[in-house]
Amino acid sequence: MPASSYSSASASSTKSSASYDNEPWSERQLANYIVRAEQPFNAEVKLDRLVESFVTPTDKHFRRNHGPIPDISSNEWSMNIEINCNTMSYKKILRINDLAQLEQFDVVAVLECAGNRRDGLKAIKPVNGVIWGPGTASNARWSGCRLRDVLASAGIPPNLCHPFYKKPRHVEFAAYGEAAEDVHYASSIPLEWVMNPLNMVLVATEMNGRRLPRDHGFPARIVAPGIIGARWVKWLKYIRVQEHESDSFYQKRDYKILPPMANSSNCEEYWPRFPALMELNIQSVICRPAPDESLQIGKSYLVRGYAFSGGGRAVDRVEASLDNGKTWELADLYTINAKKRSEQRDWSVKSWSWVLWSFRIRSVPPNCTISCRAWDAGGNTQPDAAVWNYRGVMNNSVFRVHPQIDVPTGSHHL
Ligand SMILES: Nc1nc2c(c(=O)[nH]1)N[C@H]1C(S)=C(S)[C@@H](COP(=O)(O)O)O[C@H]1N2
Ligand SMILES: [Mo]
Repeated sequence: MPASSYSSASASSTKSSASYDNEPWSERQLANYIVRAEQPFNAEVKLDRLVESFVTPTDKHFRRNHGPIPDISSNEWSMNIEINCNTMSYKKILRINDLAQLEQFDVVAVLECAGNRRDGLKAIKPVNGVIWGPGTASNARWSGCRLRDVLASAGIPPNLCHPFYKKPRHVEFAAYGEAAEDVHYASSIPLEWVMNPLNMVLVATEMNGRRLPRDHGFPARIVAPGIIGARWVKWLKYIRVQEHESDSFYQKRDYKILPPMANSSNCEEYWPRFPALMELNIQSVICRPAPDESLQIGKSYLVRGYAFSGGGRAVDRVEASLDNGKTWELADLYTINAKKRSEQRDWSVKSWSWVLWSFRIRSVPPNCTISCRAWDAGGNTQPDAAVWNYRGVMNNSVFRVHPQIDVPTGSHHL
């Protein structure tokens, strides 16, 4: 869709200066998306598309933005690496070639917006934020260098995170471009998490084997497997090691689970008291049947969906129910190592990819509710009912679908 079909007067951004004249419309396969907002561009993926491939192709990856997409030339791009701790303070400039010289890694990892499934919380009570269905999750392949190596190459001592319990430190990321709620988009994660090589926090320059598209952070973005999407900062401008978490709106106010009495008039009072979200929670969603799909009574049907958890915790099972949760059966799991039975898995391995799962209904009944819930290696599962919070984040209640059931014409079944 050409940018000219949108009137700039309809900009939903709170900043009137933000310009949406140079958005990468030709790189957006709109047929795969439900567009929730045009300015900034916010689009989730249609559910049936999400389970078509194990690794999410770029044209079926959701897009979540708080401002216009910057147009950066990789030759001109540079990023500051800064350290700002009481014992040490300096700055180093890195360019794209500096990153290319470091050892390259790749990881297939879930990226989920903390606002995924916000629609389920809005159904309880109004919430603040873009209304999303379950289509803001993905499992792409990301490549680049490890953030710990980038910090080391800039001279940051690898033992700076010891002892973390006495003096926690944080790594803040800030972005080029404008953001609606702050001077720029920024966020942070604990240094201790970044320094653990098993956590695979990357400064990514590629997605699915090609250079990052503009929508996804060209020329470089943070990839933080197991952690909410809000920390995966795009269009990196600086990375700073400091003694406190980011002061950004997106760290200190947005992306928190506030208690149920918090609302638009009193949230200021609650923001400082609760943590910035980090690790994803356990999640599973039914993608087929999709919302517009109907099932045939008496026929067999393969229910399909995705499941994952946060912090590297592996999904150990997905359960499905056809009687609204009275009884459950095990779904088949397709893991990153293909279809594997649980007894063949080493649960100590950190897990960043989603699992796709399927569940066979032998004979579709005249009326049914299909439910699913996942469990992770930490013993976590999904709550039966959604718990409302003002920002509408982290909704992971048991996922239910009431598909439309078609009765073949001429049938006396009912
Ligand atoms: N610079 C910048 N980085 C950002 C954002 C943003 O608006 N600006 N959105 C964040 C949020 S909330 C999410 S969920 C992910 C979405 O990444 P994607 O658009 O590549 O899917 O990017 C994160 N990084
Ligand atoms: Mo997000």
